[in-house]
Amino acid sequence: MRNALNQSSLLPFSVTTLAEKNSAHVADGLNVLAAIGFASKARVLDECRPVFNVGLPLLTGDEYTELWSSLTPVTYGKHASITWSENGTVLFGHLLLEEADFPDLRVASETAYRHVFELLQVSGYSCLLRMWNYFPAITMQQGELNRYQTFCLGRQDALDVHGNFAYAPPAATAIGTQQAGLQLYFIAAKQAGMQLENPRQTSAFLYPRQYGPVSPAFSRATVKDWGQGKHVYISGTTSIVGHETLHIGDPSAQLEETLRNLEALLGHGDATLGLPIRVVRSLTQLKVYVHDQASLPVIQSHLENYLAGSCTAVLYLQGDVCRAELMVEVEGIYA
Ligand code: 3EB
Repeated sequence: MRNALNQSSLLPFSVTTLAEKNSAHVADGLNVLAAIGFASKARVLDECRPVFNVGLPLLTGDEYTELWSSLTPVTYGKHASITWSENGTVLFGHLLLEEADFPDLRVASETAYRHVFELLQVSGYSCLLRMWNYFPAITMQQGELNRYQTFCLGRQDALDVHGNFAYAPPAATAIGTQQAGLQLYFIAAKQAGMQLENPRQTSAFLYPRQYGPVSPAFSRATVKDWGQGKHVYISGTTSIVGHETLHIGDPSAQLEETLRNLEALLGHGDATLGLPIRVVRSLTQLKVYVHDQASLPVIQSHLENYLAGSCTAVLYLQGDVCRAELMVEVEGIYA
């Protein structure tokens, strides 16, 4: 344990969850890559640095700030819609677009990803490690497709023309909000991370056509060896086994299945790549996206039981999963 702590303090950055509201002073330290808060509406809190609120309210009444701090000094800049920070080893970027400024969600999504890929190219941080995607009405049907499928089309449009997933698709989260704004944030590095897939789940990029005209471009997790040690970035994970949704209508059973998926992922990752952690309870932070506030008590008590005695920070957020039958999604980070 002591070893692990010493090691992680030498990594290029760390993520900590502070029990306070995101505000300018939180990010006043010298080496802040990003400060992320959670509120009903997505909002930029600093024009010059990635200090922002994700548009998802916390369900437990607490205030939290997710602080990404760097071991070394940070510089800041802008590219198109993106506000970025970097410390010589990792790049953090954030963008928030008004969908109303675009003809449709596909074009908004394509634009957002085009800006990301352009930045990766000009900055030299060419390898996307982890991506978060948030936008409203994710399961709403519009014409032939639902909005998640349309979002995937735009992401793929940008990838086809500007993208470079030559190494591996990033780990990712895609969650529905209740208010306007297409919001992305991400980290990238100069050397690729290792892609981790889940033996219990069909890789998302191989999903059959029934889920949409293009498969979602993400991996189940990225393991990044920074030289001094490894980080683990786990994608939004749900009650999907193979490619099928299980336990429809039962949020508690969905959470259990999700935890089995996370355990299988970490077990497989340790066996194939070697991980700094082997169990869910060793993760730095979990985010739990809950579709229906009414299912929070059962989900929270189940998870608190499962994690009893661990130091993992757990954030419960109101968010919609991209398949309407899914009531809960869980992502994790070891950083
Ligand atoms: C799934 O497992 C659930 O499109 O970027 C999870 C994480 C999901 C990321 C994305 C979608 C994405 O298929 C959905």
